[in-house]
Amino acid sequence: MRIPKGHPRFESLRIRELLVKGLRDGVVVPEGLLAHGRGETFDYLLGERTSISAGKAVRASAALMLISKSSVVSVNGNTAALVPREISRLASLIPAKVEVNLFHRSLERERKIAAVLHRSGVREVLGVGVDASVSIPGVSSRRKHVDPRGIGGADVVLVPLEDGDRAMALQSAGKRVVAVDLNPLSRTSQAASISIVDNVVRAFPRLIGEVGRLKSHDSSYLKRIVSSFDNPRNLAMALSEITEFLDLWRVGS
Ligand code: PTJ
Repeated sequence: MRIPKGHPRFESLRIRELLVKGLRDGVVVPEGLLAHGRGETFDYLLGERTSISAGKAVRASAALMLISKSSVVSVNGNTAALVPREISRLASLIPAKVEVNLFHRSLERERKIAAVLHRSGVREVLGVGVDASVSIPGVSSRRKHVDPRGIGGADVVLVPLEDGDRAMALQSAGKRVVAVDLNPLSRTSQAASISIVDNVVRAFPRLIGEVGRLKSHDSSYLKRIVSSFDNPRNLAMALSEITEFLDLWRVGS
């Protein structure tokens, strides 16, 4: 559907159309549309903008990925449909590896998502088919299969729209998890080392900008940013930002 640029909900409709196209192309699963609906609700409650707490989480995430030995961006169907070029840009800036990791796993989808990423500039896409040859203990879904060159050996994993089990299992495996999830109450947000409570369409460009700004700083400066970040406190701030936003609406009533 062509959405008129002047439509008051242009950005929201644009995102929906990307996901519907992703569904038609076999990149997104129907469950991905449901997940997006849940995300949209939280986005409304956040005022559809990057909050101060999200900005802090983005800065800490950028610093963490820059000091990591091996960061990986984990990509599912929704993320590939929404921000493929941004994934490519972020991965080359850090530099980080890119791995397909799906909840609703099929070789056909893995290949389609890898093709989308290749077209967007990602040179090597890990985790496709037999390349995902090792398992993360404690994950019951097929998300447990990971590439030993990627998530298997990573110290930091960026997981947009993740499920809580795998986020917890990655942490238990000694990896630092950076989540992008609009729901500050989700098990993923609660389990992650750093939770960016923001829409992936805003969080990725922000991450790219922050990595660009921090890249020239030395590792002790970056380590200080990471160690001064407190995820539970930042999540509490995200919840306060939601209630403050709701209070603005209550003023008129
Ligand atoms: O592509 P697959 O097979 O790996 O499946 C992907 C989905 C998204 C279907 C799968 O990971 C899933 O079922 O996710 P959940 O458990 O529904 O969790 C999705 C979380 O992402 C929810 O907490 C949503 O609020 C959040 N979310 C949805 N859309 C966005 C989002 N967070 C950030 N940006 C979004 N655009």
